[in-house]
Amino acid sequence: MTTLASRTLVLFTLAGLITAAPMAEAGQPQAKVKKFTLVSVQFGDTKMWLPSTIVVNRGDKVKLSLKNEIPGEKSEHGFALPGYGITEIVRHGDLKTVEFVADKPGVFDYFCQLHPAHIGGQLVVEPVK
Ligand SMILES: [Cu+2]
Repeated sequence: MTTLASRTLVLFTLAGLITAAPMAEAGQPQAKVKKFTLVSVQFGDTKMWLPSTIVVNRGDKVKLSLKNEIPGEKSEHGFALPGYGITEIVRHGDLKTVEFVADKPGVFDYFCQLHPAHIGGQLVVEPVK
């Protein structure tokens, strides 16, 4: 087999693996991976997590990337989502990632556990129809 032919075969094999992956979850046809980047920002004196609402379906695998863009050498902010047992500290310049399966429908608050005035948001987990 020529090098080109073997490379082509490898590519098709990889493509087959990639397209076959979602079929492995055939038992949960609506479950998807939902990725969000949540950023802590400051406007004037107000600090907040954005976006302030994220919506997923029950059963989705949720991947959150947490960033703290509030300036300051010692800038540390929290990210708590107690409904899913999550509590993190995010330093300026760090990237934290959090993963969980949204197995409970409902509306769950997220906020900075370090600063009560720091505005958080809500995770909405829609029941599967
Ligand atoms: Cu904070």
